[in-house]
Amino acid sequence: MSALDRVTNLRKEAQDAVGRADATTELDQLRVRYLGRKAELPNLLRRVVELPPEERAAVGKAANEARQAIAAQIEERAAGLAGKELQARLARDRVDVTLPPDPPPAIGHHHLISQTRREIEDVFVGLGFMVHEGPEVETAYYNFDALNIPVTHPSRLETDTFYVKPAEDIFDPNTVLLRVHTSPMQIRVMEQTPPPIYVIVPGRVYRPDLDATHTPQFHQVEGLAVDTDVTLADLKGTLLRFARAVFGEQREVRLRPSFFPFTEPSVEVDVSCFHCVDGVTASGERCSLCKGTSWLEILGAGMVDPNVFEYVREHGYDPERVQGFAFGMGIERIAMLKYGVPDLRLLYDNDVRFLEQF
Ligand code: 2U9
Repeated sequence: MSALDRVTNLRKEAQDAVGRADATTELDQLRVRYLGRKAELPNLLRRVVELPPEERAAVGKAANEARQAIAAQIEERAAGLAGKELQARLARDRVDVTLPPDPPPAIGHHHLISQTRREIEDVFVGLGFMVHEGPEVETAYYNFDALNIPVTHPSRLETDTFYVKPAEDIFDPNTVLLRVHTSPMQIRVMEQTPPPIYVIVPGRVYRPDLDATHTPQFHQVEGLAVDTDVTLADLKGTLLRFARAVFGEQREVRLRPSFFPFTEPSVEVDVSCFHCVDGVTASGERCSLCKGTSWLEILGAGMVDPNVFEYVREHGYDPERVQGFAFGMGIERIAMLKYGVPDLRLLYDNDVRFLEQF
């Protein structure tokens, strides 16, 4: 066989093989076999000088073209196969990220304060109350003035209220402060919504206190119901429903006279102790929860003072026509009573060994 025929045969053989190859590993082997250092075609090219002079040009040209054609075909085929192989690998290795992890990771839960807040919200939502949240940074007008809190009231002093800017005149209604209760929001709701309204306002409040039962930031839920025929009996019935939902259906509530600037009359509300009978526990000891009194103080409340309605009279709150009841409770206190938490600071240390118990 002439050298030229051999080149032609090699080229055809190589190109047929490359055309049939269906894996990049196979192409690598073909590259070595036909174009590698010991392969026949490159070898033939190197030895063109040994051929008779009249054959050299034609054989050299044909062998060179064959080498380039084979190399180009391998490249082209490799590109196509690499793409296909990547697709196949991606399909094979697909991970279903929606599958649950195994073993399942420990998923957390809401903090006891959030759980308690939601539990309280659920009770009042079930009674037809709407939930409103409002700003924690307030003005003295909404925090004090519009709530009938006199300028002489000690809670306005810098020892009892966080003022945001160095307060030049803490009695200026525009003075900016951290709200000491969520009540400013009830004023804002009344400015926005004509009666009847039934709202609760949960949220953070701030007072400069720190000991076993006080943190400078804590949480309240306050409620406000205003309508044309609301009485203290409605207040008591509402709070009885609340007390039974949170502390058990056997509970009773009692009201004791009290005083708040924004309610008249004002009451402290107790729930019957769920830890004892008549102040004595099942094991015959004096109840540690209610200190043997058989009552637990859970919140303050009262009928909205008509003076408060004067501040929102132009929004539909004529104190001759509407009445309202209001109440306020500390979420931490409710949680501590219900779950027997002995120290308020445990709720804020965020030790998971404590938090995991709820
Ligand atoms: C408006 C009118 C009246 C909200 C009320 C209380 C009584 C009360 C305390 C409970 C423990 C605060 O968290 S605590 O320290 N609150 O005793 N709060 S009546 O009265 C309002 C609110 C808004 C317009």
